[in-house]
Amino acid sequence: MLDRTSLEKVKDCIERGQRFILTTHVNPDGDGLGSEAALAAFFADLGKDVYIFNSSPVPHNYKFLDPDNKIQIYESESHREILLMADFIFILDISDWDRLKQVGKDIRETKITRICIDHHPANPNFTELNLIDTKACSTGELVYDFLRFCDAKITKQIAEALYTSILTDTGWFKYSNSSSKAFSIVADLVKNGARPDKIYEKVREHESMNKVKLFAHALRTLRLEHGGKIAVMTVTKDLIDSIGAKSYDTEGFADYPRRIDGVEVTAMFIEKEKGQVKLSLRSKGNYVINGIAQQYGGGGHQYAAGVLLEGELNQYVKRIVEEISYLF
Ligand SMILES: [Mn+2]
Repeated sequence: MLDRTSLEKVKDCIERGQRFILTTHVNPDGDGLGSEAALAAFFADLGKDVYIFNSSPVPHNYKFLDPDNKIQIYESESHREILLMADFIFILDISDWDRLKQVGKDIRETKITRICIDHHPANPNFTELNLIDTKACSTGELVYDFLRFCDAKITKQIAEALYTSILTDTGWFKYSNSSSKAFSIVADLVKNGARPDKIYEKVREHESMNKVKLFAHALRTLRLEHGGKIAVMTVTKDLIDSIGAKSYDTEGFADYPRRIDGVEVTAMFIEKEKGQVKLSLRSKGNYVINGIAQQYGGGGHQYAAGVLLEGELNQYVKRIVEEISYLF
């Protein structure tokens, strides 16, 4: 639960401020982007100025969240001045400077009050003001609570954005964070204009052919370890390039092996660049895996975590599988 004092303080910032900056983590997902879109719509409805600066492009299945192309890829040279003129900066779905890249560096140096809204178990005192609750299913849930606290009108645009947040972070309501609260919020969002069929179609049924091809290749690398309890998949940079796909096209791949009978944990290795490997860990809910990610400098939730590893892909696979096997 968010405490009333923090909610009051953030509400007060919104009343006092005119220019707001929003940002989220690198390789943004439906939750980060949905939270940005909902807050941006709320600010626009209040007649405030809002800029959204991210480190990575919006994946094409989430473009509907940004119909006016407000989300910009941050570059210090062109955007730093705008950043410095902001009254308040919102950091969404992340409490880790590293995963904010350059925009994070520039934000860190400013004296502008920063507000973090997040549900990751990372850093409860990340910024000056924090709306952090690790029990929330998504950042979208916290944005919803905040908007309700402000008596904001939940417009169709806001409802669609927050529905996307909750939908994607609960894995289409199949993860253990699919709480009764999540369902009561989405009931309200549907009442206010979010269409589950339309949003599913936009998020899930507009994937590029390259993504599907990449997935087919990734599946060929799928293998089981430790008596079938651990599933491993690998995607190399060469493969991504040879198909003409983008590294964000791997979003959601790590979830797939969950459906295999007996699999408890999935380890997905994606070579982002030569010498840089993204490890995504997924657990069906019987084993906590974020400790492994933390050990290598990453983080995340109990059952869905990740880390960016420096070095060659092959050097890590055996080691990580071994680390996971200690959990059983
Ligand atoms: Mn999230």
